[in-house]
Amino acid sequence: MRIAVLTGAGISAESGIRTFRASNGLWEDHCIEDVASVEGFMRDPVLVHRFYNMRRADAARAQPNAAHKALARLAQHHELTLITQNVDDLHERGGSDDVIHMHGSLLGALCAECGHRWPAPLAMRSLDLCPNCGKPQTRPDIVWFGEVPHHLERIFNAVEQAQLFAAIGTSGQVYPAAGLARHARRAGVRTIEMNMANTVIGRDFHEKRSGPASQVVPEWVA
Ligand code: BJW
Repeated sequence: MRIAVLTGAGISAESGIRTFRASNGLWEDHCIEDVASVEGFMRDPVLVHRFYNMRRADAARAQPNAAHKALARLAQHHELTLITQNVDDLHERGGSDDVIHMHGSLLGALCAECGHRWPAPLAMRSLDLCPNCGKPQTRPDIVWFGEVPHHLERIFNAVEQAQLFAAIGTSGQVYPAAGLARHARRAGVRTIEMNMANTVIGRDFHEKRSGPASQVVPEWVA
């Protein structure tokens, strides 16, 4: 079967990585515009680097959980397109190949001057020189608000050609990712949501499985 899966912060929550919009989430401690926009980065690059350096260190300490591993098993038996909004590498470390990181990656550095990409150091600073153009304009390779997410054509094609679309651990509040379930359903694709809570996009799904990802995803894959 052709399956497209979209994951969000909730799939990594049980690995100890904080989600964004929970009451103890990442946005509790930080103003979104300050740390996740180009304007915020231009205003205070030191704050933004501190935020992502902390996130990179947290992600390096975290381990993939049963949900990440179950999706790697799913790919052994089906034609799976795995799309994640997450910037950690827990899907890869859980055994998945060819993960589409639509919001970028904590493991990447990006030159704001020439667009060159290279592996991120554990602690990144904007004064780090770009290996391509030599300018001190280094930023995290993250898709911030107002920037266009990566691989959109591939993502929309995979979603509309799938026979099943699953969204796991995402609140459905950030577009265009939040529109994928509705897009799938309109294309005649069966849709299923896995989440611990109700979401604002709940009506876009034919089926809902409630509970922590580490339980519901392995049960679904089995
Ligand atoms: C569990 C669990 C467990 C917990 N088990 N479940 C008005 C209308 C429509 C759009 C816009 C608008 N105004 C502005 C926009 C556009 C904007 C947007 O959507 N804003 C909204 C806030 C309204 N979007 C953009 O700017 C995007 N770009 C764009 O639109 O470009 C224009 C364009 C698009 C297409 C074509 C052409 C042009 C870019 C968005 C970039 C998002 N970046 C961030 C931060 C950077 C990454 C980082 O720092 O990590 O990405 S925002 C943040 O939210 C992060 C996430 O990937 C993203 C989604 O969050 P997610 O994953 O859903 O996490 P939470 O915390 O919200 O939810 C967790 C869920 O898990 C909850 O439901 C829990 O219940 C659940 N859960 N534990 C199962 N154990």
